[in-house]
Amino acid sequence: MQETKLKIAVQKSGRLSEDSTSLLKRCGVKFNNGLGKLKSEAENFPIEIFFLRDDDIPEYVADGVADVGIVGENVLAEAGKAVDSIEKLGYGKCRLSLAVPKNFAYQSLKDFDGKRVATTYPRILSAFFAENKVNADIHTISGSVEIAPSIGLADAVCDLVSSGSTLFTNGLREVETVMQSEAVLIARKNLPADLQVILEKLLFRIKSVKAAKRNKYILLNAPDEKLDEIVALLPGIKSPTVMPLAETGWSSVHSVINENDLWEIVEQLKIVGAEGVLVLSIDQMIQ
Ligand code: PRT
Ligand code: ZN
Repeated sequence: MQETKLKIAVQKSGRLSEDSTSLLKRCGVKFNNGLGKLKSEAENFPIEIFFLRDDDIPEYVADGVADVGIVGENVLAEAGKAVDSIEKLGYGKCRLSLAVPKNFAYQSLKDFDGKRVATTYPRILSAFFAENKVNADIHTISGSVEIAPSIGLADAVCDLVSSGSTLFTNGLREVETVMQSEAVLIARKNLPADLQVILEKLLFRIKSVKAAKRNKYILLNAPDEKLDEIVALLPGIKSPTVMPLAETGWSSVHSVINENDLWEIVEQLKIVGAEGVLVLSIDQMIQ
């Protein structure tokens, strides 16, 4: 009998491709994603990976051609397909924003009344305008939205932004955020129980990789008389590990800390007397 496999759709080439394949690899899934491949079977985990255009992923998942997929929340919302959002993945972060030419004296959303707004996201934008009672004229175009105002095609744009430099170089100013977005794991509705089991396993690994990314492993040497103060600064999963060093009067302290608190804590540790501080990345954090 053929082994049951979970079919997962990821972007073939684009902004989410590398992060999506490296996430699967960090989850211990071995596969070949060589150039031009459309499909790949993992060697050591019951999944089959499809490499697709991101815009097609919500529909493939909704139709059951793929069981799960990784796609930007922006693409998911625009597609309007009935699928389940399972887990935000923390990469591919951007926002869908409204932007106007620099000389547009913008004050509020009401300024879009009667204006032509170019976008590749008509569904999301019309819902946003309806919610905010704005009567604008949405022009759906398929790409290069940022040049629409300069060629007289529109008065404003609604487009994805990350650094903002594309808007800036095109003489546009971001004025409203329509939605925040990041890559998300989606699944088709009513996933059969045997595939649900595989999805749960994959999800457990994804969560471990995400937790590991947020945390750092820290090791340091502490003079014994300062141990209490140093241990108090370090949270750890339960509590820090403390081991005596060969040199009497000193201990080695190990702990896991949140990346956001790293520098703050390291500075305090140094003040209290910690030496030889090492900070390491964590591959997986199983909780
Ligand atoms: O070929 P395929 O259809 O699969 O890919 P695509 O060309 O439609 O999508 P792609 O690869 O460009 O983006 C895939 C997903 O990445 C998007 O759907 C978003 O979820 C996410 N993402 C994150 C972004 C950006 N950041 C981003 N900056 N998608 C597009 N951009 C654009 C932005 O619109 C601007 O034109 O990149 C340009 C540079 O952005 P700035 O603000 O840094 O200048
Ligand atoms: Zn696309």
